[in-house]
Amino acid sequence: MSQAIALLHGPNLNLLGQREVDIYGTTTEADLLALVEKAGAAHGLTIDFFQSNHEGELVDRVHAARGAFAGIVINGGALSHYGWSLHDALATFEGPIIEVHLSNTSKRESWRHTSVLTPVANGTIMGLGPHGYELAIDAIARLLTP
Ligand code: CA2
Repeated sequence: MSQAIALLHGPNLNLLGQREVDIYGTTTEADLLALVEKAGAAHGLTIDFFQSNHEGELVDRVHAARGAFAGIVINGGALSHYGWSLHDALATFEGPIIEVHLSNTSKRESWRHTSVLTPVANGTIMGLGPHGYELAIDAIARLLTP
């Protein structure tokens, strides 16, 4: 039976491919979703995508994911650096969580160096652009394998 994975995107990621292409590249969010769906299909995983510019909506989505999704892949955008309510919501999720960042946040401004989501994720992938999302799906599939 196929399992479903929640792919969550935080603030401003809806603008991917349209602005700041020097940092985030030309891949749009729709391109990214197609890539992730393909990576998921290879493991028999379906993808449920949700993007919001509002922390509370992401918190609600994580609550809804409990018992409904086998795992979560999340790029929290800038909320990664200060979104403690998102941290607390993710801490209640029982399945594997992989955090992804397109850019290598450690090479950027100091306020991006810490992610408050990292302690509640099984692992974090950063700096590999869209490929990081494919690796995240592979990691979730591995973590779900008994
Ligand atoms: O590298 C990443 O994936 C980030 O999570 C992206 C976030 C940023 O705040 C994190 O520090 C690192 C921001 C995404 C904003 O994306 C934009 C894309 C195009 C135009 C403007 C913003």
